[in-house]
Amino acid sequence: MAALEAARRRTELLTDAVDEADLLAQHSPLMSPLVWDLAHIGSQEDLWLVREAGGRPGLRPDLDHVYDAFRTPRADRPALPLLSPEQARAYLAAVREQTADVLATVDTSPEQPDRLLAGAFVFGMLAQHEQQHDETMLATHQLRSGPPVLDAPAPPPAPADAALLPSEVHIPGGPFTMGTSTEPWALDNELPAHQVDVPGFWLDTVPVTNGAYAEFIAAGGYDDPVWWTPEGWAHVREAGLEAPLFWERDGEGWTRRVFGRTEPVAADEPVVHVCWYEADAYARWAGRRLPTEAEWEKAARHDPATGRSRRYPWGDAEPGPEHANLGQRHLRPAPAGSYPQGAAPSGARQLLGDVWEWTSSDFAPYPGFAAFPYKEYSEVFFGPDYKVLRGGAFGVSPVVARGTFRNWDYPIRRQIFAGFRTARDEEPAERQADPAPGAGRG
Ligand code: AVJ
Ligand code: FE
Repeated sequence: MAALEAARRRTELLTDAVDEADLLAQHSPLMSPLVWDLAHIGSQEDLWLVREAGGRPGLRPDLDHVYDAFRTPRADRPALPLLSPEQARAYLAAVREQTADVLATVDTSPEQPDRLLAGAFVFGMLAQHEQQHDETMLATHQLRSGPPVLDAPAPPPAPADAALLPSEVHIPGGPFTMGTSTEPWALDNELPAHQVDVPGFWLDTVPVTNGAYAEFIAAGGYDDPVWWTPEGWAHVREAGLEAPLFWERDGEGWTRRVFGRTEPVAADEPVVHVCWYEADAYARWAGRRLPTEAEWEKAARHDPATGRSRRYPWGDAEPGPEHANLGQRHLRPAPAGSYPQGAAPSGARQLLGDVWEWTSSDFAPYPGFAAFPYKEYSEVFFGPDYKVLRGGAFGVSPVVARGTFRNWDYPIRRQIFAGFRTARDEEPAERQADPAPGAGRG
C-alpha cells in the first residue's frame, strides 16, 4: 500500500500542477493528454487489482476500451470520450478504496499459488505502472510550453573526486547472471535469470556529458554521414536534427529549456534527450561504441568478489538519496561523477538514476521468457524495431529502477529522459581474468 500511495502522491503532484484546460490539451502528438494518463492509471488498477486479483465486478469495465493503449494511438486520444479531470480523480479514488479492501482480504504470501498475488506481485506491478505513467507525464510536462509549474531542489554538486575519475573502467571477461528469477516485483521481460558470457570490455565511468556532446556538434558531427548508420543519417537529415531536443543555439554556446525555464547548457551534466541514432553516432565519432545490454547489466550488477549479481550497482540495499538520482527528487540529472556511494564494483558511477542509457541491443526475450500477466506489456514489442535503455533517469521511481529493469523505445525517440555512455572492446594485451569467486583480491 505504501508503494501505491507514493505513486498516487506523485500522480497528484503532476496533475494538480496544471489547470483543467492544460490537463485536456495535447502538448505533443507524441504524448497523451495528461487526463488520459490519469484515468488510464485508474482503469488498469480497476482491471488488474479489483477484477483480476480481487475477483470483484470492478468499477468501470466499460472504460477499458477508452483507456486501452493498443486500441488508440497517443495522437488520437484527445478525440476519445475521456472522463473529465474531476471524473477521473473521483474514479481513481474509488478504485483505490477497493484496492485497499482487496489487499486486506487476499493472501499475498510468497507461497500463494496464484502468481498475481504471491509476494503481492500485482500490487507491485500496479505501483510500477502508475510510476511509469508518472514518468511519461513528466515528459509531457517537459514538452509543454508556458511558464514553469514544477519545482525541485538542484541535485547535490559533484563530489571532489569527480574530476579525478578514470575515463573508463574495465570489466573482465567471463560469465555472469543476467536477469532474475528471485526479484519479487520484476516484470516478465526481466525473467528468468540466465548465464551470459561477456568478453572483457571497457565502459565509460560516467555518462557522456553535455560538454562532450557539444564537442561532437562543434566538430560537425551532424554534418558528416561517416558517423551515422544509414538509417540514422536518413533520419537526421529528414528531421533536421542538429543538437539534442530542447537545445537552442546562443552565440557560441547553447541554452536549453528545462521544465519551462531557459538556462545555459551545463557542461558537466549527462546529456539528455538524444535519440539512439545520436548516441550511436557520437560513440562512433569518439572511436567507441554503445555497450550491449548484457555489458551494461554486467557492469551494473556483477560482483567479481562473490560471482553473484547484485540487485543494484551498490549492493542489495533499496535505493536511497545517497545512491542515485531517482524519484523526481530533482528535475535534472546530477553532474557526472556524482553518487560515489552508488558506484558499481567496477567503479562506474550513476548507472542507476540521472539518465536512461541507450544500449546497442534490440529488445528481445531472454531464453525461457513467458509473457505474464499480459502479452502487451513486453511480448508485442520484441524485435528489431525497439532499442533497449537501461538504468533509469531522475524521474524514475525507486520501485521501478533496479539492475534488471529493461526499458525500450524507437531509435528516433528523444522526449524520454535518455542519454548514454560508451564502451570499447578489450585489447588482447589488456585481457585479465575475472578472479575466481571468493578468491578475494590482492
Ligand atoms: C516500459 C516505458 C516502454 O510506457 O510504453 C505503461 C510502460 N506499459 N503502460 C510504456 C507501460 C504499459 C512502457 N515502457
Ligand atoms: Fe499503461
